[in-house]
Amino acid sequence: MKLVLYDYYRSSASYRVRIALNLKGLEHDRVPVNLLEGEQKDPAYRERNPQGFVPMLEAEGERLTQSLAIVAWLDARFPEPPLRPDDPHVLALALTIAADIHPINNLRVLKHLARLGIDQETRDDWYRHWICEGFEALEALASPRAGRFLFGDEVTLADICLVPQMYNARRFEVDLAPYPILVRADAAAAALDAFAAAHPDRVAPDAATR
Ligand SMILES: N[C@@H](CCC(=O)N[C@@H](CS)C(=O)NCC(=O)O)C(=O)O
Repeated sequence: MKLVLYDYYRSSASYRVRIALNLKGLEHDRVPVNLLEGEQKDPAYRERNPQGFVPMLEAEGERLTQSLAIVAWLDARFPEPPLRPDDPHVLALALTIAADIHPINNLRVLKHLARLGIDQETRDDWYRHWICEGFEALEALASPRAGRFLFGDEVTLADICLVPQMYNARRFEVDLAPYPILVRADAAAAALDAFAAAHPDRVAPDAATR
């Protein structure tokens, strides 16, 4: 089956789907959409995905959008290893990141803050604030069921969302010491080949020449 992923190397929603594809052992082609150059707004791309976001996955004649929906589809179509998107606890952890932290720190939100005259330092403060508030909640939510990973001892959708968000947190120099469960799960997941191969540094356009 041919799978084509439209993505951007630093997009954390795309990073989630790259991890899921790797965990399922699925070969796929990647089509880069350069968000900084505004390629997501090109009419040709909008025709494919009217929302103008990455990721988008073309599979079996379908165009799938929204990273969590894509991971849920992959999990239903390729059940091993199970990523448990239908477990309410796993989904709650994933949504704490994907619905409550990530959208308000998205590129288009940061660009709009800049248009409103908000300076870089304040925008960075905004970014860190929402990560810290979200991580504090996530640490507490994960605590009763965390094991080696965020939910138990097997990788789930929750870790697929966590690792890209931790990458963003480090880029913005967030102090991660208050979140030991998140740090432990991130380290365990990041050590797996499927996660490592999806890392932005590994898939950056110039990665091969580094
Ligand atoms: N809820 C969507 C969010 C997708 C999303 O926010 N993608 C970002 C990159 S991480 C994007 O394409 N942004 C384009 C823009 O801000 O103009 C998902 O999970 O797929």
